[in-house]
Amino acid sequence: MNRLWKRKTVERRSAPDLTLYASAWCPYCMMVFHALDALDLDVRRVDPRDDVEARRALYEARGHGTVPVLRIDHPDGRVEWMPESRDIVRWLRARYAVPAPAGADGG
Ligand SMILES: N[C@@H](CCC(=O)N[C@@H](CS)C(=O)NCC(=O)O)C(=O)O
Repeated sequence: MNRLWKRKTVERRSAPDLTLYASAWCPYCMMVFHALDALDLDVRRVDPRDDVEARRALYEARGHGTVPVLRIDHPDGRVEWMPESRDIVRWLRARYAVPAPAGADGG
């Protein structure tokens, strides 16, 4: 069973290699914001609608300004741009979700 367990006592984590390009009004971005909250994870957030430099970087990388996009700065210097809210949420969960301890689901 692949249940996830919401940690209650562990402090929030941060992921300095991640930058989320997103806008507060965007429902697809909200899915990613909720996933980050559920994972107790802080990432740098930029809004290309307000931030000229972020908009320039996003257009340069993607050719358009659709959000959300997750920028991943890999240790080897490679930069990955991940679009699609569902893919971002799936990737974040795969990387950061803490498996439920035995018996956490009461069963
Ligand atoms: N399939 C995409 C849809 C993303 C999307 O439509 N984003 C809207 C905001 S909610 C957007 O950026 N629209 C403006 C544009 O594409 O330039 C996802 O799930 O991430």
